[in-house]
Amino acid sequence: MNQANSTTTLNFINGQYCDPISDGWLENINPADGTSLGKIANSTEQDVERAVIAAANAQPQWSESTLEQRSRILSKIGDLIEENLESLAIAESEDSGKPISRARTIEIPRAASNFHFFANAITQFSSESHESVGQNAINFTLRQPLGVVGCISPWNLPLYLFTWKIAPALAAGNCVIAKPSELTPRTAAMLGGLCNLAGLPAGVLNIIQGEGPRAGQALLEHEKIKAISFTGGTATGEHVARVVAPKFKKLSLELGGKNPNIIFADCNYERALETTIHSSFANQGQICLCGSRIFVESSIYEKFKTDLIARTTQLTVSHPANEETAIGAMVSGDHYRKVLSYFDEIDPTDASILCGGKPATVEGYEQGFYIEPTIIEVQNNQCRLNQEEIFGPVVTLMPFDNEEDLITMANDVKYGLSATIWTKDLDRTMRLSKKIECGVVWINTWLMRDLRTPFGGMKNSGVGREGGLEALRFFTEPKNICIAFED
Ligand code: TXE
Repeated sequence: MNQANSTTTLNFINGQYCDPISDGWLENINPADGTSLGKIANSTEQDVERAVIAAANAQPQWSESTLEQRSRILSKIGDLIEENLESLAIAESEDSGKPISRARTIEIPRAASNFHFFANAITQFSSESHESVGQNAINFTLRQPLGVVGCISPWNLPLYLFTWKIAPALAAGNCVIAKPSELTPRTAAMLGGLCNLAGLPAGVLNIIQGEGPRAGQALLEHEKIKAISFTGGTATGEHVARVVAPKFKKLSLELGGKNPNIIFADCNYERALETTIHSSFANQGQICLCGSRIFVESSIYEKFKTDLIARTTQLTVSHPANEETAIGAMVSGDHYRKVLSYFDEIDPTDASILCGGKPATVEGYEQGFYIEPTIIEVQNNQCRLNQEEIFGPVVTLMPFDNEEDLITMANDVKYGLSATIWTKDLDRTMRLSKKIECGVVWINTWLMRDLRTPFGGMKNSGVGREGGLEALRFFTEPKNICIAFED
């Protein structure tokens, strides 16, 4: 079955595409025009059970494969993603509404590099040893695969985040049951066929499609799944933690953000302005790292505001398949309505819309879910617009007078994922970086990623870190072995 050309998105279990046992299906809606892209398997615990059996059978052989064997297969999967870039980019853009140019140039290449990176990283992964000096003993740590692990990923960066979890899990010798979002299922399904072509043994990666509370929940509850790596909304993350904790599974949570984008008067103004357009509106603002709260030093506030509005209103909101589209469609009707609801509920004493703030009409695609890029000037950091993750093409703007006030506002939010700081003052970058409560700080840049670095958030943005050796540590169990020797 070639999932690239199919309108039916199936599960991928034990190296084969298969229907859901219950014969339950969902409809896959193209958010750019409201039409149906076909149907999606809506799996139940029966399908998860089938996948767990396949994974458990494949586990002994996979965990005993040499690092070179794993590395070669993972690298080949990365190559095949590159070779199939165009069909993957089209499916990704159709499922999610993201501009095709973004899928083609950023996200699908990044999915390939996730495999290439972990194909290399596993060959460099080593563990510690500790000589107990004077006690005639040496300790060393084995890093053993966990067994069968579960990976649950969201719809905003579908294949990119799906592979960000799967690649390290496989590299570390685990077998995987992975569930993409039911809103963006097709690139994940296509990955199954590519894994077969790359020679990944049957059962090592199993892909379960369907709704979170049904297929995802079955993953959380299955006794044989030893770890859950989850990326999604904070409310769902809270639920995941509650279900998984009493089962003592290892858990990694990468959740929402409400990140400050801080602009000082001494910054490289043009770069700060240009990058702020991206950090505000890339992927229609549906990235957990978007700088959705913009704080600008008072002395340049009015100028920055005028220039930001001018650039924002030039952005092309259009069908995602158009090459010139900067802002495509929101992922779904539900999410579109959720984002729009924030505009209806604005309290004029708190905030005023500077541009956007309404649906965008794209001629010929009136049933699509488009929103104008929106800037809202807010009076205080306590308002709902500055406290809740809107996850749309919406940013707020506020002046600040001094570092102390700024740090208070930056931290006065329940999230703690990332921060961006624009300044040429090195001392200030260090002072602020140490004080802002978040997992990632970008200075004079945004979303520049090096896959070796730890990635994740504090507070309600998550628990644990992904990326580089952190991911390989998460997907392995450290076991200390103490050997005594005689003189
Ligand atoms: O995501 P969910 P939703 C934020 C963003 C957005 C909000 C809600 O603010 O508006 O979350 O988005 C699976 N057991 N982010 O509701 O539900 C689900 O099927 C197991 C930030 O669409 O978190 C999907 O595969 N799994 C975020 C995955 O969880 C369950 C990216 C994420 O979906 C489940 C996306 C359950 N009971 C949204 N319920 C980020 N951090 O980047 C759902 N799922």
